[in-house]
Amino acid sequence: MKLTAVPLQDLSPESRSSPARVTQVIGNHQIAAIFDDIADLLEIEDANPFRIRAYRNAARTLRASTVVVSELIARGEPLPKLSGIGADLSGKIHEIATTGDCALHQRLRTTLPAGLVELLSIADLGSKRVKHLYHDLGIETIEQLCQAAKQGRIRQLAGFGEKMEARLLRAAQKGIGREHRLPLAVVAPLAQGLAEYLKQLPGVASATVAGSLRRMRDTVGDIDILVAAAHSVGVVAHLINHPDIATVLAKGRTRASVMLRSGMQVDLRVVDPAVYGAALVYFTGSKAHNIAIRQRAQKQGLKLSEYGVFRAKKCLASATEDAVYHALGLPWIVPELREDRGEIAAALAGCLPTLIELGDLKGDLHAHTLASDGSNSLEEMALAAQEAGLEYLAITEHSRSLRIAQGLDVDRLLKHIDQIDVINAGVRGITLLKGVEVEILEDGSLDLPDDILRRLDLVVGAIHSHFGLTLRQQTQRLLRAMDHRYFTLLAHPLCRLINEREPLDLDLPAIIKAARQRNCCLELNAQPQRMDLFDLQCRYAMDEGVLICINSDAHRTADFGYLRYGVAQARRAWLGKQNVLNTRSLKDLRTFLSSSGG
Ligand code: DGT
Ligand code: CA
Ligand code: CA
Repeated sequence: MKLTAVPLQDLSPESRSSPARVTQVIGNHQIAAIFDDIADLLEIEDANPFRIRAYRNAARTLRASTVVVSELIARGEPLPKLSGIGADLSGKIHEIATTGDCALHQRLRTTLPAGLVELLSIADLGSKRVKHLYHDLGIETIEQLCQAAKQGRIRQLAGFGEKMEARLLRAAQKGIGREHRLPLAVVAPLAQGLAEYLKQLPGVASATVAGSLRRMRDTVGDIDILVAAAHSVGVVAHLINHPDIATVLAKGRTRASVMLRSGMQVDLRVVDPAVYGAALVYFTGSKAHNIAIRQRAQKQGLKLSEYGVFRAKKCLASATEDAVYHALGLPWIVPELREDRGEIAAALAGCLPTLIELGDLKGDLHAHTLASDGSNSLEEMALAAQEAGLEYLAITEHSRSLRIAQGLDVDRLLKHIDQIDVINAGVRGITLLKGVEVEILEDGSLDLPDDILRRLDLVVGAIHSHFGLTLRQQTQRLLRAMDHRYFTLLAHPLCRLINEREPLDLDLPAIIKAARQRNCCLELNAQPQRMDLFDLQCRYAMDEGVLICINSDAHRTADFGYLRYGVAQARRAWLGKQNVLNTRSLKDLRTFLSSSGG
């Protein structure tokens, strides 16, 4: 029921008029999300219920389908027969797969008041309720919703009531002033592309992505790019000429702010190569880190600015970051640590951690194939994992209760295990482990019987339902699941989806303590919308002696590329290789699994 962000890809008129061009492969779930948006908006428009249902059914079919429709379209192959998807919806799928959106969706988004889209993002407000608020009370924005709730007008609508009114008011107040941030993995390739583009301009010495992107924060508010060039004028013009730029918000000789077609802002700063280091420290941030190192400079009788480190008027350092930190009596600090979370004290004491690197990962313990809701076969996933430099990969399909993802029952899981043996016998250089992503049911019991779980190498447990339990209930549910003797790893513990679902209400310290006592691991799930656990929580878990496992939760071969973002988040959590389970060799991993799995 939640609206998706406008897809981040080329929506220029040129690309829309050449339907054969697929700018990037769009997953079924992205097309499904647009169909769900369309259904929501049609509902608000009071369209024919059959038409609305057709879009909802099509979204469900797409999510459950094992073929990636946009890949077929890219190859010019016909779509297979999908239940409930006739000629009209097929046409829409083609349109979305080739252009990133469809005219109907855009028409609905532009003809209905823009605020309704935001209203739909409020918890408890589905399209039916938004329709009533809009038609019966004329509510179009979050502000109007707050006002009506305060005046007690919402409780008078059929099906709302006093409790709902209070809940809506709380949710709406949270929604006001909310920042628009996108997942790191969505923005990083765009930003990198822009930096490469700027580097091509003659006279540009370097172009670097700075800000939260360089610190690899899980979400990004805007893109900051720093360019070193002796002559700044051409750089701003070159950026403005880039085809992805929709509007120029501000421009000067050495700076510009522009809006990309995707709705993301870019701040460009051009500096002289002589002050590049100081500017890079400043624009990398974080603001809190900048303030802390500036205070340190002041204590030493120095002044730190984006132009360098100064004693009176004399510049001591400015050309490189290394020189700037050294002038302050500090070693260079990696961007991921620059959050004023103790990194300066650690640097002064000479005890900055040796952080995990992507190359330290030896395996991935969470992945899906065509057998549940993945898009590739066992063999394809095995080869892709090997290609990504891994030595082992745990196949962890969903279990039977998660029907939307074609969860496996006992028979299918047993057959799948046999298939894994076949692949292991045939493919060299990578070992597939037998696992499952078993549903943690509402009462904390697991979705499959013990005698099946016992046969597996590892049991990954996860929640995909009943997100709204109270803190106490939710915590008890997880503790009970972790009590299970075969339980190995808690997947995406907080179940948040960036811009879509808030993290669970949980007593995380209790979960972390239980994980230590039971020798369970906690996952750092690297799917772009998840990035779960968060950095500070991983750090807390590490401090409490709990191992973290960085997993891609791959649903397709390309998803192993997300591991680098998981590793980045682990670095932000100060984790070293020793704190991460899947840096261990297969032999050492097996030792751990046999000790933790009962
Ligand atoms: P974001 O864009 O919200 O994801 O986060 P950032 O960290 O990229 O923030 P942004 O784009 O507003 O600013 C980029 C960097 O510029 C920031 O990390 C540190 C620096 N900066 C911005 N404003 C200030 C400020 O008021 N004081 C100091 N010391 N530094 C600032
Ligand atoms: Ca930024
Ligand atoms: Ca900025």
